[in-house]
Amino acid sequence: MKIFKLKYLLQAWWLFAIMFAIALGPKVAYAAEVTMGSGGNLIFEPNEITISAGDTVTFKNGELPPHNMVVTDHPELSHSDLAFMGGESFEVTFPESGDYEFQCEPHAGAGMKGVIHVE
Ligand SMILES: [Cu+2]
Repeated sequence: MKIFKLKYLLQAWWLFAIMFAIALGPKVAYAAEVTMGSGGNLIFEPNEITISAGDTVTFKNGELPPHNMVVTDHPELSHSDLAFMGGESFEVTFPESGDYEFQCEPHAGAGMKGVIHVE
């Protein structure tokens, strides 16, 4: 009975260690995730975020694709290729501080815009 309990405890410890490693690992690089087309609306969700210089933002397709993400005056930060598939995602790293306004080209007229503050 005692051996059985010890085995259980070790398994629980390993599970905790693995979960801890998973939780800590990706957080270093990926600061935020923005959903493109959320809740059946042509919006970025969230449409305003604050990150640190060097952080990476993941843009993930939600609903009503296709979407893209074009940063005003910053073609090097833009992802003009349209994402057509549900759940499709791309990542953009912002190396320098500043305020970056961005929009989805097909849906900018509908107000699909946002801003990223890089500190
Ligand atoms: Cu869009």
